Amino acid sequence: MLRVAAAQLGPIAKDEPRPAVVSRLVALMEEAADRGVELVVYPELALTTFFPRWFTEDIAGHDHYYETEMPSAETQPLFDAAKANGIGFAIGYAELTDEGERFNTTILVERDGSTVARFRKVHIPGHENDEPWRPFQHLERRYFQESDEGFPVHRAFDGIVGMATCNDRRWPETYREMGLQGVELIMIGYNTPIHYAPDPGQNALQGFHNHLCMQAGAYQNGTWVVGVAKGGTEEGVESLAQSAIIAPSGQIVAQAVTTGDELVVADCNLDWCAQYKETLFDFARYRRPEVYQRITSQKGVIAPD
Ligand code: CDV
Repeated sequence: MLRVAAAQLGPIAKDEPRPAVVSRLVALMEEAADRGVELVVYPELALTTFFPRWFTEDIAGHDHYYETEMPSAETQPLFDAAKANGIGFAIGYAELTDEGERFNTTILVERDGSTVARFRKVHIPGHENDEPWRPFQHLERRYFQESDEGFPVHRAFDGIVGMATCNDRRWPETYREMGLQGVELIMIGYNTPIHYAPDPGQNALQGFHNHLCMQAGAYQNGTWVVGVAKGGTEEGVESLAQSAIIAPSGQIVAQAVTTGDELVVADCNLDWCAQYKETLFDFARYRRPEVYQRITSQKGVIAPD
């Protein structure tokens, strides 16, 4: 049994200093310790405001939102608090590499303080160029590149665990890639504005779509899913909260009730995964990869003549 917490965050202001944000993260970590949690999952871009909502002509104009090392002097207190309490954690942040590459990254740190894994977001949504017609922009495709590293899983926390980031959760391939490696717990941080400028008709469905895709991914792959929001109204943009911990049955076992900083805790029995992995979703017995060829050989839709 693994006691897991989704450490939902409320808004992070544009001018909120890193140490103030880290203090909020540490406060959630301390609460997790009090509640016997072993693994804390923080959201996507958990150290800063969601800066891709603003256009800068020079991409370097947003460099101060990126981390060039992890831990840094400013983030070290989080690592210290985790190690002191014997708690592991996953946290999302903007990564700027020595080679000048920019990724939307999440790292996983074990209970002994060792960094176990790094995941870089695969599906980068939004747009590359200035689109001032939008009430706010979603320039992730300007500020992050797509990762080619895919969806590895890791033996950690006495199970098999993996990560994905925000938009990745909407794609069934994300879960199946990890499902085929026996994943038992998937950690997903997200920043999801309620207003979707390309089709505002979807606004009212944001909460439904969020849970729909994560619950389906959990059930169809017999895995726990921990979905963690940065919610609330950040710099005038309202974002979805509704962080949730989902069982391999697809059922939500714990859910946030606020749109701010909140710890959502559940006991995740990783052995439950076998009930689905060895029955309805016994991949080795029932999958038919020979008739799924389009999934990896074709990108867009090719309709019949
Ligand atoms: N941060 C994200 O990836 N947000 C997207 C929005 C743009 C749709 C999401 O899938 O929630």
